[in-house]
Amino acid sequence: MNATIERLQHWIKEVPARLANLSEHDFSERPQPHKWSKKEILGHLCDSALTNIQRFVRAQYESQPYVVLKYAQNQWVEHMNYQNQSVSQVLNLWIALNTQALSVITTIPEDRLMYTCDIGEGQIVTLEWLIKDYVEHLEHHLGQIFGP
Ligand code: NI
Repeated sequence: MNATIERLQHWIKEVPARLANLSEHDFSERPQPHKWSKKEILGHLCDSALTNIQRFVRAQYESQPYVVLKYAQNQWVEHMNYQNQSVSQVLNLWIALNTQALSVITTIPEDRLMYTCDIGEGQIVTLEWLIKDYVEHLEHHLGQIFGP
C-alpha cells in the first residue's frame, strides 16, 4: 500500500513538470476523429478520480460488499467538455482531484482496506485492490500521454 501511495505522490509532482514540454497543439490534436486527444485522456483521468474518490469514501461506510459506482467513459469525456478547455484548466482539476484522492487514501484505517467491493460480473475485491487498480489505470493512460 505504501508503494501505491508513493507512486501517486510521485505523479502529482511529475505530471505538471512533464506537461510543460508539450505544446497546446500536441495536447489538443485527436489522432483520429473518434479518438481522445491527450487533453481528453487527462480529462478521462479526472473523471476516473471523481468516480474513485466516491468509491474510496463509500466503500468505508456502505454495507459490504460495496457495489462500485460505474461511469460511461466516452460520455463523461464528451459532456465534461475537456477538449474546449485550456490545458491548465484540465491540469489544475487533475492535480486537485488527485491531491484529494491521496488525502482520502492515506487516512483509511488499515482494517478498512480489507472491506469488500463488488466490481461487477460476480467479482468481489478489497478496497486495497480498488486503490491499486486506480493507480495502475492512471499510469496506463499517462503512458499514452507521455509515450514510452
Ligand atoms: Ni481508462
